[in-house]
Amino acid sequence: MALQLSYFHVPAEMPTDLQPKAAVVIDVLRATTTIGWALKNGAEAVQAYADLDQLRTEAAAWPEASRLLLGERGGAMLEGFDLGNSPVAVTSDVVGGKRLFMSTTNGTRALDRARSVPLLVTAALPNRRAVVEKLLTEKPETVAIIGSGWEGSYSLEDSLAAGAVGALMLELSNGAIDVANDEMTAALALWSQWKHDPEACLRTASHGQRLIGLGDHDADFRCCAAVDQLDVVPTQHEPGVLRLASST
Ligand code: 3SL
Repeated sequence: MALQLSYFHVPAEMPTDLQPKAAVVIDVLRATTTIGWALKNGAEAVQAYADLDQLRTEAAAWPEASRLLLGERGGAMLEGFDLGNSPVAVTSDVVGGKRLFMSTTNGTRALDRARSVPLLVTAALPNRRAVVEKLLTEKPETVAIIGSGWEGSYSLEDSLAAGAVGALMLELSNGAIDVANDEMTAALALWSQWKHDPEACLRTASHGQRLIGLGDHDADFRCCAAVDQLDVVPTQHEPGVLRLASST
């Protein structure tokens, strides 16, 4: 049977009775781009939280020398945290060997909502090919791509990346994929429209405009728009904890 591929703009749109075998959470600007680069650069794990009090309590129980607190609200770094949510800040000298306790406005909330799915991975434009190769190797019957959106609403850049993932899956699978909802069809059309200049799409998006309004994020935009540059698949190993899995 062909793999059923659906896309949901925000976690709340996923029907409660769907129970996919695999979920791909996307927050292009910027949480899942940052998670991918942090793990590539040697972070021991990323532990994702929707709730800041829970994050602070659990981080406090971790050895201070091997933890970092990372996160934002509304794009701005949280008080008392070590890092914001920039994918270019999670360099190997900063995150190597560290557990990252992370909370962001939308991305880590989306991860929290999907934590019961048996195979849970994160995708962004840089690790799109690695994620697709893993899905085609694992062959789950149903895959839900879940956008993080912005505070419950649609976001353009997550749909762009959902279309990028879907387009490569269709290309590499020899017709063994069924596009299972209209949202996925629309995401494929969006990718087709912007695939030659994804950075322009990211800058056009309302959250792109929000980041531009907060200051110079040129390096972040370049990093988040760099398609297929990152060979890692952040994968949930225990609830809320993401580590590396190879793409094959
Ligand atoms: O919404 C989120 O989870 C963040 O990625 C937003 S930001 O790009 O860090 O502002």
